[in-house]
Amino acid sequence: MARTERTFIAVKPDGMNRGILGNIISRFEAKGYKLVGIKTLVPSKQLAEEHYSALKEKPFFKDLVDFITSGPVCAMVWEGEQVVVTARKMIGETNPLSSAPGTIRGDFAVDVGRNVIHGSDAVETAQREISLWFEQGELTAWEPTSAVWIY
Ligand code: RTP
Repeated sequence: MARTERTFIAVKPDGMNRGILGNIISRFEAKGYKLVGIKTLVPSKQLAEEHYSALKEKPFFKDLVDFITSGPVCAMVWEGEQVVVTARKMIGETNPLSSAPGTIRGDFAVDVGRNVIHGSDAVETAQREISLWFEQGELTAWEPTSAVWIY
């Protein structure tokens, strides 16, 4: 299938504590994407710093790492056509106040430091993040046995 790819999605501790994980998963399922990996964890400082290594010179880096390690994260891998760029559209802008209603951040967040969800920003980034958060054996390649008109 053309342009089938995978992206890394993480529901951050604010999203987990507010109980909106199911709503977020439903949006990706309803869109037509396929869940191929999922787990909950409290990320270690080492994992958080590696994940956000591109931002280590930013003034908010310490707060960002403190926040993402402060509670549970749901790490997921979603698969489908152009899922990387489409997930970013579904998520909205980094600042929730700039995010349109109908996007995840537009519907659920107001604070840039508590913006509920992360999604990879490019196919290469997704590959790096998936291998950082998941072992190969934790991912499941599967084909739907019904609704073949989607995939
Ligand atoms: P993410 O990586 O979490 O998906 O977010 P993003 O691509 O939309 O934004 P990025 O620039 O990668 O920033 C990562 C996270 O850092 C927090 N942030 N705080 N205080 C600030 O000005 C500021 N800017 C960014 C946000 O929580 C953002 O999601």
